[in-house]
Order: sequence, then C-alpha cells, then structure tokens
Amino acid sequence: MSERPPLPTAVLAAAGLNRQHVFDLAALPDDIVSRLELEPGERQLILVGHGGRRLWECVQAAQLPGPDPIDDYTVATLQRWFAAHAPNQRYRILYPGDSPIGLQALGQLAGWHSPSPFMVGVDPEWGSWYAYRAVVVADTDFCPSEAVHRSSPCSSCPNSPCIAACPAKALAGGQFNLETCSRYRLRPESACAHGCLARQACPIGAEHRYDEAQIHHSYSRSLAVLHRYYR
Ligand code: B12
Repeated sequence: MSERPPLPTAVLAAAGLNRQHVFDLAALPDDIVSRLELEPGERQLILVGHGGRRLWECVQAAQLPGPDPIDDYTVATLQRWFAAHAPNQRYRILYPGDSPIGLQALGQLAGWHSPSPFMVGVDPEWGSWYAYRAVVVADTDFCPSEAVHRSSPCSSCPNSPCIAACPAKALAGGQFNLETCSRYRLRPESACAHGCLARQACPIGAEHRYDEAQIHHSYSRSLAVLHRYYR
C-alpha cells in the first residue's frame, strides 16, 4: 500500500492560512461528525486557520469589496488551492457557512485551543492572535495530522493581567460573564467597543498581535452582533 501524501501547505501558508490540520472523519467523535451532514465518499475534514498578521495583509492586498473580506478571501484561496493541488477531489466548504460547527472544539482536538479567561482560545505560540478560517470536508486521502499537545499558557501565567485589564470586571474570579462584557461594550464611548483590553493585556504571543485595523474590523463585526442581540 502506498503511503498517504502530506497536505501540501506551502501555498496556503504563503496566503496567510498558515494553520492546517487534517482529520480522518472516522477518527472524529460522533458528536462532531453527526453535525456535519456528510455526503457519501467524504473521508476527511481539513481545518484551516490563521495565526498572526499575514492573513490580514493578504486580505488588504486582495481589496475585496464585500462586508466579509476575510471569509471571501479564504473561500477563493481554498478554491484555487483545490484546483491546483487536488483537482480530482470532491470537497465542500462547511465553514464559512451555516453549519453549526464548534470551531474551538475542533481546535481542541488539533491541539490549537486552550481556554483563556476572556474566552478566545490561547496557544503558546500565537497567543490569542489566531482564529479558525475554514472547515472543509473532502474525499481526499491526505496523511492525517498529529495533534500538538502543549500545556495551557494560562495555567502558568503568574498574575493573569487579562483579568485586571478588563474595565467591566467581566472576568472577575477568572469566570467570564458574557452579559457583563457585552453590555459594557455596548455603552457609548466604551473602551472595548472596537477591541478587548483584556485580550490586549495577554503577554502570550504579543508579537503576533493584529494591527489596529484588523482589531477594529473584527470587533466591529462582533459589536454589530451584540447590537442586534441586545437591541
Ligand atoms: C457565538 C460566537 C460569539 C458570540 C458569543 C459567544 C457565545 N458563547 O455565545 C459573540 C458575538 C459575543 C462573539 C464574540 C467574539 N468572538 Co466569537 N464566536 C462565536 C461562534 C460563532 C460560536 C461559539 C459557540 O457558541 N459555539 C457552540 C458552543 C456549543 O460551543 P462550546 O464549545 O460549547 O462553547 C465554546 C464557545 O462558545 C466559547 N465561548 C463561550 N462564550 C464565549 C464568549 C466569547 C466572547 C468567545 C469569543 C467565546 C466564547 O467557549 C466555549 C468553550 O470552548 C464561534 C465560531 C464557532 N462556530 O465555533 C466564534 C469564536 C468562538 N469567536 C471568536 C472570536 C475571535 C470572537 C471575537 C474576539 C471576535 C472579534 N474579534 O470581535 C469576539 C469576542 C469579543 C467579545 N468579548 O465580545 C473565535 C475564537 C478564536 C479562538 N482563538 O479561539 C471563534 C472560534 C470564531 C473563529 N472563526 O475563529 N463570538
């Protein structure tokens, strides 16, 4: 039997989609697989993420006009990638999309996710400056990735500066209160409307912190969700 080829990652990484993990669907827990509404022949799930600033630089350069430039860029990049590297494989991009996929749960299986007091996952290399950009199911047969097992950076953080930095005290006692956080963000002149002071106080991976424009862009999007929810 021939060995399974590794996922060709160089083009994705150069495009800013620099985190990838291949799962065999047969090896994933049932509670995840049952939400995917799989089609016959689908064998693998490819989780794609970004860490640091490169993705945003690429998205800016692409000058996409719509309200979701990161998602649009990600989908276009994956379509080009499949055409070039797996032209005969069938694939479906489930995220971005409407499928109810718990991205942090997948990240936990890949070894990317450790919970933080401010709920955005933290990783020893990227800190909290990474996110999940795509979930693809495909009839590919790439070599499955090994999970990276690293201990949570928060467990050895001596004084949890994130907790002290939150002006809303939404992380008091290390327990995140989404309602307190959200209501503070929605206040006029809130210091957290377009960024999170707790996240910015985290020392892990600080060199990968997004630039102001990216922080403003993504927090404006979550703020808009909160405005709809609490209106
Ligand atoms: C709904 C949602 C939100 C909601 C609230 C979360 C909630 N619990 O209802 C709102 C709109 C507030 C939100 C905000 C943000 N979110 Co959000 N959000 C999601 C989403 C779409 C679903 C989470 C969920 O409900 N999962 C289902 C349940 C069943 O999963 P679960 O494992 O039981 O629960 C986990 C999450 O819910 C999470 N969680 C619970 N409460 C909260 C609260 C916040 C604020 C966050 C970020 C996570 C979080 O922790 C749980 C344990 O792992 C995910 C994407 C996804 N499809 O997973 C992104 C996601 C969790 N969000 C993410 C991010 C980055 C943010 C923002 C920082 C975005 C931004 N730049 O503004 C902000 C946070 C700012 C803030 N303090 O308000 C990232 C986290 C990346 C990472 N490194 O871990 C995700 C994974 C999206 C992605 N594409 O990567 N988010």
